[in-house]
Amino acid sequence: MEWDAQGAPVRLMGVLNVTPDSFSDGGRFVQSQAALEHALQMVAAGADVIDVGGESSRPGAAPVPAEVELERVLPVVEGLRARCDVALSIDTTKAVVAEAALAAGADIINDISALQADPAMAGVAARAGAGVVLMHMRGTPQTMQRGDLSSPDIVAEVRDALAARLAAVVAAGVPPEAVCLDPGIGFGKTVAQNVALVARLGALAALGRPVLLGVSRKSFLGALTGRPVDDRAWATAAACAVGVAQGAHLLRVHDVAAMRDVAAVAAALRGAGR
Ligand code: PMM
Repeated sequence: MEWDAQGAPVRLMGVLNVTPDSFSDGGRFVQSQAALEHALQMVAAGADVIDVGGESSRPGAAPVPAEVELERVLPVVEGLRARCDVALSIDTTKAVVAEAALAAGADIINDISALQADPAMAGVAARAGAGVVLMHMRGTPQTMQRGDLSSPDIVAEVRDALAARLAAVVAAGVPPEAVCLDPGIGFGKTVAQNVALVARLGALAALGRPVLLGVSRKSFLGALTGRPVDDRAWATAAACAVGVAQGAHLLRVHDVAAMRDVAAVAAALRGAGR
């Protein structure tokens, strides 16, 4: 099925980091009860998807064992599933975590390695009939901001890498209709490359699948504005608006209420400008 990016509504994915070391939540939502309450607030504010993550992907963050990740995310997925019917994604690179979260009621696997970190992940997605987010990353969270980040054309590089991952997961049994693509803003990219990827996001929409954009509070916005992570709402809004104008279908954000208005206005302007 061809994806009509121009005619599609813009959806919001609310970020729920259940980690003590997430760069933007600072461990405030480690306890499942607090995490649940925060998620329900995001649902009330208009989130279409809640993205539950138990392992920080901050540059240089230490990997977390599967048991710890499961202890963090499972009570939250179970609790949310029992309380509301919002779509739930599990932000993980581990097949065992994804499988347990899907069994507990999650609908989507959001994998920052594009299903490459764990060879069992594509099979889990295919068997469960789950939605899949394929995100582009260079290296791993431990290595991604090190070494030579130069690229002759970052947009073409990301587009071609995502096209290859899309073909690979489809060959592994995931239906193309289940897949959403994400340029991976901040994952092994320079400030200028992140800017180029948002400004030319339409090149990814041309791959025929919905595009997810995650710019919320990210460090390139800090580099552009000089603002700390908890003071980047306006910068996030600007980047989200341009992303929507470029065809983004899903915005991964922390401030759901504010970005809902940004998405609604940017989508209306995009539609009227066709
Ligand atoms: N960013 C983070 C974590 N997971 N998943 C997708 N698909 N896209 C992203 O841009 C993304 C992600 C890191 O940001 P956070 O620490 O604020 O959650």
